[in-house]
Amino acid sequence: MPGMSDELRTSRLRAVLRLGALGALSGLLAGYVALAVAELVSAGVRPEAGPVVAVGGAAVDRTPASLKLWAIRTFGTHDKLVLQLGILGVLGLFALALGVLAARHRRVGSAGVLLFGAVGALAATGRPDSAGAADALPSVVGAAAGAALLYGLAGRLRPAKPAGECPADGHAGPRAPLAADEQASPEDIDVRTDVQGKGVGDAGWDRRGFVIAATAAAAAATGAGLLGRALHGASGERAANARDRVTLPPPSSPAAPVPRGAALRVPGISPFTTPNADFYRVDTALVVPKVVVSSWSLRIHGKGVTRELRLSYDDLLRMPLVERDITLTCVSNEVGGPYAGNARWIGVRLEGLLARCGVEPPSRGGLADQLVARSVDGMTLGTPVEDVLDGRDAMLALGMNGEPLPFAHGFPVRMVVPGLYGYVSACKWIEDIELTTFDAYDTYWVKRDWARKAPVKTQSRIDTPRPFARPEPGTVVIAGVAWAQHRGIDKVEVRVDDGPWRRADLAAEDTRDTWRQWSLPWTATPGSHTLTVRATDRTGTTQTEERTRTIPDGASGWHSVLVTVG
Ligand SMILES: Nc1nc2c(c(=O)[nH]1)N[C@H]1C(S)=C(S)[C@@H](COP(=O)(O)O)O[C@H]1N2
Ligand SMILES: [Mo]
Repeated sequence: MPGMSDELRTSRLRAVLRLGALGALSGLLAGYVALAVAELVSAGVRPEAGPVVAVGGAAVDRTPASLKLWAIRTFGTHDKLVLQLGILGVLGLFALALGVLAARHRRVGSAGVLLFGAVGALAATGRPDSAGAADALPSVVGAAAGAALLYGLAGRLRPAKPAGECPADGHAGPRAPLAADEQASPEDIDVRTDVQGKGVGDAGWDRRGFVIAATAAAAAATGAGLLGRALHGASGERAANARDRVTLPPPSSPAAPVPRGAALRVPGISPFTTPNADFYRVDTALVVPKVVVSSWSLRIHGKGVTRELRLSYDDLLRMPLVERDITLTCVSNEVGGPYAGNARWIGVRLEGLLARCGVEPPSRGGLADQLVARSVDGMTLGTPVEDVLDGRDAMLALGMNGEPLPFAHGFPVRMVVPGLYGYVSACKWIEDIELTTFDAYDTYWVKRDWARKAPVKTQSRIDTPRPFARPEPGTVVIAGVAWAQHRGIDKVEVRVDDGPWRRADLAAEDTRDTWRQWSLPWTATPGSHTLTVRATDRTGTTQTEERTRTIPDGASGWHSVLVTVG
């Protein structure tokens, strides 16, 4: 500006910067308060209703399959953490921007915070598992608190009213709202500074009021957030205690012991039975559902059901239990990927339960060809009724490797169906089974372009040597696992570079529903070598070399590993 003194220019610049920086700080603080209050309120509603979880869940629901696969590939099972950190990061940036905006236009800035609350509320109430309007509360109350704080803080940043209408010192006590509000400009500040002749930079804003309000808000929010955390923890603990009190009765149909010889003693090979702690986890739940078992029940109803059932956990415990080894695999598993595991499940066979309800398979004239399982978190999975009733050990599993299901794997009850990918069979935290048709209803993943029906594809994986390993020349044991659930593995072959296929030694078979270990000693010669594996299932079909993507019905292709000997 012409005619402005250097001193004035500097003071104006300083005022602008101060306004920006304090605005940004106010915005961040408002965001923090909003989230902390939401955390506390969600403890009274349910953890899934918190804004970050809700927006994250909504994002997961709407993410295109390709991006989801990329996230799974890139972050593996950390994908959920990365997503939530990403949301927090974006929220932080917006809070900062809204704060800067609020410093000039405090109504607009505060309204912006409310808008974010609305987004959170929409996300929470729009999720498939939404418990209704109450789910909006955490976002709404949190945003209201954040907006009010931002409004108040921004008010402390602006100049007081012209002299005479405000405390003479300009930065003490509560101030009346400004009449010609909403436009605090550096000009105002400068004018005021000039008029009052106060020290540059200090005048024109209620420093003391700001510091007090900001500190009090930060402290209160931290208290609210911690209390919210504690309450969430307490409800999780209640569920955990209830789980601890569960004793699974011995199965009336126990599994035969795993044959000696089913587990090879080769370092680096996947253990035959996957310990629960190492079992892969794939689901859309940002917060693992912690079901309190006493308030849980499972309903079976729908087309062709002549007698509806509602079962409590104790009802299931009183039924005859079977124990079976079944290998579970995920359709999102890339060739050679980690999303496969084998466990010893204890549960109630579905066949008997469905028979009690009068359900017949389509091949015997049954009306329903799809069993839709719904979980407490709103997930839906669709399984062919024919498969469930064809004699295989499709079950409602209660136990996994000798203990009640871990929460992450579906406590209290999940489905397991040998031979089908998890997304069309293995519903965790199940609470509803509806008999319907494939024509009438598309489940969660089917709506997202995955196949309606997805039997597991025959696959084999080299566990050792690892990719890019550098073994010494001499004997190297190549080993891994192969699976073709419910068909069984009959042959595994290994090829070094472009050499002939050689039959690997197969470990003893447990059942045709489990994977099978294999190994082959190889005399390694110096240089780089590509090791490739392929399996043949009991129908005589060798897995195809043709590589396909995981979507829509599972990856195909041969796994190979590059190693450098020497
Ligand atoms: N409720 C619920 N059940 C679910 C899923 C889910 O997202 N939500 N994912 C399915 C998928 S894709 C797989 S592969 C298996 C994985 O089970 P796990 O996490 O116990 O290994 O669970 C299935 N059951
Ligand atoms: Mo899956």
